[in-house]
Amino acid sequence: MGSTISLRRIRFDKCPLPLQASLNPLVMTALTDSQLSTFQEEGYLIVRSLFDIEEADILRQAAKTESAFEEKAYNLDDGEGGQQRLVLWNSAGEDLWGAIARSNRIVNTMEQLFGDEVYHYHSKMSIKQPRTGGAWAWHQDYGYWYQNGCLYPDMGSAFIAVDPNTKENGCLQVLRASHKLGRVEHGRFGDQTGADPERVKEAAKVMELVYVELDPGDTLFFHSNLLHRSDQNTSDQPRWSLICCYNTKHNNPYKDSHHPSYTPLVKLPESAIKEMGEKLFSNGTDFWNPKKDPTTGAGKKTEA
Ligand SMILES: O=C(O)CCC(=O)C(=O)O
Repeated sequence: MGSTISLRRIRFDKCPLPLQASLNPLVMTALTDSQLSTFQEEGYLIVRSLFDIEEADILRQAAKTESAFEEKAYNLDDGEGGQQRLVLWNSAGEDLWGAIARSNRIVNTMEQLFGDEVYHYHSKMSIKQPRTGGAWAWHQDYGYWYQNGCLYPDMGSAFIAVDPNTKENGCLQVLRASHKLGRVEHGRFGDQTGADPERVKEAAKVMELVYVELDPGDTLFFHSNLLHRSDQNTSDQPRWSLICCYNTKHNNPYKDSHHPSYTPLVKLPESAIKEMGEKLFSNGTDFWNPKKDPTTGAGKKTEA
């Protein structure tokens, strides 16, 4: 049975000033014990309005005017007539996208959730256009990241709603607490690429299916072993989501891959997003080219 959940907001802006001032940004503790244990128990945490209305507007307008999201997008065929569009880049640079990926509010939260310094692993814009937007099969991100030489699943993503993400336009679905399964086998099963469908079917009998409906600016933090998927977008509304992914310092990959090894991340204060305004990608951003990606087939849906 599906449900939509809502957890208490983290109010960074309501944090008393003396407390903010006394905290080193690297060790800032903004999550409550209950939020931390929610993440540990359920594998995810939803923070409503992590980005305020003005920031969410900046994000949405920038996303829709950023030419790279047109020019650099790859169409991933879902095998059921839909097309998922994905733009992926490794660097968190001096632009709006970098300001979001390096924002204290995301990075400090990740560091608290994973108990270590984190670095930017990559970011991506997941685009589901109205009526044609494709589905994603059940998978764990660590199902793929494992192949990049990361020993531990101590990795996670911040999934930020650019448009409203609803059941109708194909919001993310998760199996609550499925991160506790550990890494499930991933590969090609019949016509599907993703997590072993037999395991997923059994997991779905004992774990709750949650539709993660989000308003613009709401953010879902989730563990790399959390099983997730999404439906096609059969509605008239677009469903764009920005996903910033992080690895922990202690999990520095033992071999090179198409995503970076540990590179210290320079965090930015909360004001940076508004200051950066609609500063779009700088020249030289390293967009993902699936044709040059050794761990995935060109354009096949094997990348997360
Ligand atoms: O955007 C979605 O619905 C899912 C995206 C996803 O799972 C991924 O990029 O790994």
